[in-house]
Amino acid sequence: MSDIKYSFGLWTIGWPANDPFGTATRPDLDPAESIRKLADLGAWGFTFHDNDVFPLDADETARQSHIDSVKKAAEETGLVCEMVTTNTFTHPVFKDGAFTSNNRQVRRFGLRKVLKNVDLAAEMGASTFVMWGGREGTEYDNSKDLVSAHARYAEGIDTVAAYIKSQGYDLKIALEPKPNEPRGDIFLPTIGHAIALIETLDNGDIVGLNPETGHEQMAGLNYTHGLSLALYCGKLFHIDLNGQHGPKYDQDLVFGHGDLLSAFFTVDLLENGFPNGGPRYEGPRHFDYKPSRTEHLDGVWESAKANMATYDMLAAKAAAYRADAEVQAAFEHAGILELGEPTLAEGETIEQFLASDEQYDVDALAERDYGLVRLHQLALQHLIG
Ligand code: XYL
Repeated sequence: MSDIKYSFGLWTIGWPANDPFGTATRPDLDPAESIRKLADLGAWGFTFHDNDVFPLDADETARQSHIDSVKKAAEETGLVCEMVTTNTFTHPVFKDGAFTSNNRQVRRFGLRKVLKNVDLAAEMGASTFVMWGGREGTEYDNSKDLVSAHARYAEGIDTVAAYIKSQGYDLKIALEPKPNEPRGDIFLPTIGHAIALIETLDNGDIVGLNPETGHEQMAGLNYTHGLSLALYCGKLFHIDLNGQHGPKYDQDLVFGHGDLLSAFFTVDLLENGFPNGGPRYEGPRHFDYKPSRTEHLDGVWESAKANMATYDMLAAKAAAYRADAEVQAAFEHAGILELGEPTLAEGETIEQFLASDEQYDVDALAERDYGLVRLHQLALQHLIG
């Protein structure tokens, strides 16, 4: 396997495959055993929600012993705990949201749970703290004062960011957008919505994004475009890779098992960067998928391997695609390299621009052939050829 840093959420391989229509098809896995197994398979890191490791009602002694067992497995295997996140969605107390619940006591309970988990993230040496507000939303538009809901959401995130700073923790928050499920409409449904809210925060400098492949695709959006905007804004702090077939329920398939072409271009961006250079994502390649309910334990570990193997294969194909002289010539022909050049010349003022008598042969410009179909076919040849 490659030396790419792959990590897995403990809730992914650990999902016992209960869904709204059926009970679990697999036993619960011991988190420490999962860490050992992931290390055997060649993963580099792991991530978890507080309640993937200890139950919500665990007393201090029980909580610590569960954490110690995960720490021991991490030490023994060398697997890195790179991200920690908080479960503010499973318990019925969160049925109307955590940070945006109409009930202030629930909001205060949720905030306390998240802050306690920030301490744990720091203790585990994680560098990212993900916040997925799965229950922050509504089924009905009249369920909440929608501006207050956004204000409370911003307040909650800002309070967590301020706490991280006050403690001197080396942690960044990564918000995870999702359009719906489990709520009818979830707040911060897309990358763009989340970036807009971050702009309003006092401590937004340590708040960025954890975009998930399937979540953007559920909204009919293009994941690679979303990653690009987040990179442009300096906000791509973490990623959740998986597979999805368009706008429907959250499928959480193995990476590449949904829209394969889109997965190819995601890997091409992550591994090779933009054609004209620019910001890069340097963090772990993190998988947030679910082994299908039809699989038992062998299938769980096969599916974990499939994520890494698929990514490796796509990385090799993407490297060959970029190294291909025909592809580079097609980039040139398409003007992709020209797009790296600013529209105004260096130092050119708007006045100079407007005053210049530059002529445009609009008809000739309109007849330009960009050769984008041929370029895409070249990509396809590399992918399946
Ligand atoms: C569920 C989400 C979560 C987050 C972390 O759709 O992907 O698992 O990744 O809370």
